Amino acid sequence: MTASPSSARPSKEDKFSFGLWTVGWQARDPFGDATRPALDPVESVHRLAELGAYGLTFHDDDLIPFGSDDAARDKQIARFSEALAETGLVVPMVTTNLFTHPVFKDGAFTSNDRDIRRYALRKVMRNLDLAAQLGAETYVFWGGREGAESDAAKDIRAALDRYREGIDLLAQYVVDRGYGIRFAIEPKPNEPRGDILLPTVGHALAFISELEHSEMVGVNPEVGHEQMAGLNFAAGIAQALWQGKLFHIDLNGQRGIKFDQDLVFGHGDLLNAFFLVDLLENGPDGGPAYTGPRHFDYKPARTEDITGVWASAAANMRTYLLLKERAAAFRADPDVQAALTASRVGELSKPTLAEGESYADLLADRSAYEEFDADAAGARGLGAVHLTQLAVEHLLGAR
Ligand code: GLT
Ligand code: MN
Ligand code: MN
Repeated sequence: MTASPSSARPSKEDKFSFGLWTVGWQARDPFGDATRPALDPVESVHRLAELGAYGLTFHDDDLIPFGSDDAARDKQIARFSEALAETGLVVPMVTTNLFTHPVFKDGAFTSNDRDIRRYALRKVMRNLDLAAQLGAETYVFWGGREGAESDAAKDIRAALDRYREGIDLLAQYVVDRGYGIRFAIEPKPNEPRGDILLPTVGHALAFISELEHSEMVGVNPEVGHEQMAGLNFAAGIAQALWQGKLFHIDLNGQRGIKFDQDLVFGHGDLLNAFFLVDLLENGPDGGPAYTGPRHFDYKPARTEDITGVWASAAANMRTYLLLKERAAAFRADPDVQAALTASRVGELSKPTLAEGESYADLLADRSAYEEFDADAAGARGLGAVHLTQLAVEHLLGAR
């Protein structure tokens, strides 16, 4: 049976969101000038709402140009809020630009300069007030400049102390103000710094466990960032879920270990994207394992004009919905169910010791060791290739 073309269309229930900096990227890169004109955030609100998105996110400076006076700031917030009210779009997440201005060239919370660290904290606190005002539930920390090119010029242990001090202080500020906001740290291995602190999901999770308010801090992993480190994104997300720390997610595409490509979701490792959507949408109890925003953090290719910008925004959402359909078909296929059983995938959910069994009982169980036929068990095939091929066939619409 061949799958028929899908009529899947995004709607607000799908919880798709975009950063203002994504569709608004003018495509300036280290080698070339902008290829597109600036986009008014109000226009982005209207276009994304028409395309079926539910949310918009931003850095302070995406909405209010750096250095704006209070009157210009208030005016821009009012225009933006009006567009949100007209379209019903929400702001689920807000973040801070702590990387563009030269003041942050050696980091923000971890700059060697103490006065710069103090300035960075004030910049975040001011924007946290705006995030709360707009009803954001998540505040992202992407520390792109928190790192170094030189092993001599950065004391990493002191930098981690300062990173923790910064996040602890900001968490306390949120608690004291009664803002219903949680923090999500976004890892990235490198770019723009040669090496960035908290380079992967694993590093970020370990750091979070050292925080004073660790319960209100999770991760915001980005597909491409983990893949830049050669890691399996879906597997990293599974661990974040397992630890109850998947507070937000940045979906995009990346083709291997190279510069951060920020391609459209699925336009990189499509098979891993399939397993990611399957993981997010088909949780252990049948419902989704993650209910937060499906946030696209991509860059419309530099080759595209404004028509291509909106086509690429739509492509992210459509690809997600297609993968969701394909994952549901995969799960519903009796051949897949049989292959899962043959591979003993479900058996892994069964605890290794029986209820009430102790290690003494295990020691007394001759069938577990003395009589266990390790050679026979070692000869059993897993059937993983067959199972993966079934996934590929569903992905290709061949089943
Ligand atoms: C920047 C970065 C993204 C982060 C954004 C949040 S900004 O564009 O490349 O991955 O998610 O600060
Ligand atoms: Mn990226
Ligand atoms: Mn991101």
